[in-house]
Amino acid sequence: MTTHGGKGAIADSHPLALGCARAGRVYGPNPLHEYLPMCDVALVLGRRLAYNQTVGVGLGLPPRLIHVDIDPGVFGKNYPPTIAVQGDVKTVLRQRLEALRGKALSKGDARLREIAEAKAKARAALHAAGPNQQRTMDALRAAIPSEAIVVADAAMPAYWAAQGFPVEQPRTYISPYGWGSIGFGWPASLGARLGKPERKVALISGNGGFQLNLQELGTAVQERIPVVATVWNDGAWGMLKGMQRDRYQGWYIETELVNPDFMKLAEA
Ligand SMILES: Cc1ncc(C[n+]2csc(CCOP(=O)(O)OP(=O)(O)O)c2C)c(N)n1
Ligand SMILES: [Mg+2]
Repeated sequence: MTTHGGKGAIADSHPLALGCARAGRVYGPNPLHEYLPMCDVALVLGRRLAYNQTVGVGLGLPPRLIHVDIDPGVFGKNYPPTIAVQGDVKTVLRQRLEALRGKALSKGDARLREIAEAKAKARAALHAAGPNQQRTMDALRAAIPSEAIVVADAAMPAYWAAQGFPVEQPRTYISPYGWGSIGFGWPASLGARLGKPERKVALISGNGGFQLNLQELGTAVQERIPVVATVWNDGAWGMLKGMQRDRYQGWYIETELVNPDFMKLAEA
């Protein structure tokens, strides 16, 4: 499993890849979380196990935890590790690979079947929870080549993409993981295209987040940076409106947004 920020570290289509572990109080549970407590051991690589993505959303881990991170400050914050390894993940994994070389390791068909089943179940749950969202994600994935770079702003569609948009290649999915700043997406897309001019770049942004850096449309034209922006317009600060719906009985304050005419803006 990857985090939202780690998407692409392993191809989602790999038979040993379960998908993204992201879940949240606003956008719902992640069916893949049911799989984790059934495992014998979790090997956590370079992940802080931060509160709002783990204990905060009821993530259960297997009874044994091996936690590898370069920052010893993350160990035991939310889950006591059975073994803590301080080190760079790349080095630690290379050492492990060396230690395992020549050892007879079972490929375990049963495990592969289990993973395929858990993935199919999670996919069905996504389609049931948001048929429209998931259909749109599928259409986007079909249209965007796997080597293209997708930038996801911190909006509801981007959080949907965490689970619903499979990624096949490393460094082809960028999200403002951690602080989750809205407005990051559009300028980051332009930067991605400048950094990798041979790659196509597409943005997934909300209507609110896009307006935080709308002026960079001028930069894109001036510097001739071709990036496709998809702006998901729900006429709201949707994530916050969702919180007001779920936690404050629909007491909506300042979460509805009047937008510019995005189509006319694109034409201009
Ligand atoms: C810089 C910054 N300001 C405020 C927030 C809090 N915030 C999180 S999601 C959100 C709403 C985003 O609205 P929009 O871009 O339209 O996406 P939607 O949630 O509607 O899909 C806000 C204001 C934030 N994450 N970052
Ligand atoms: Mg919105």
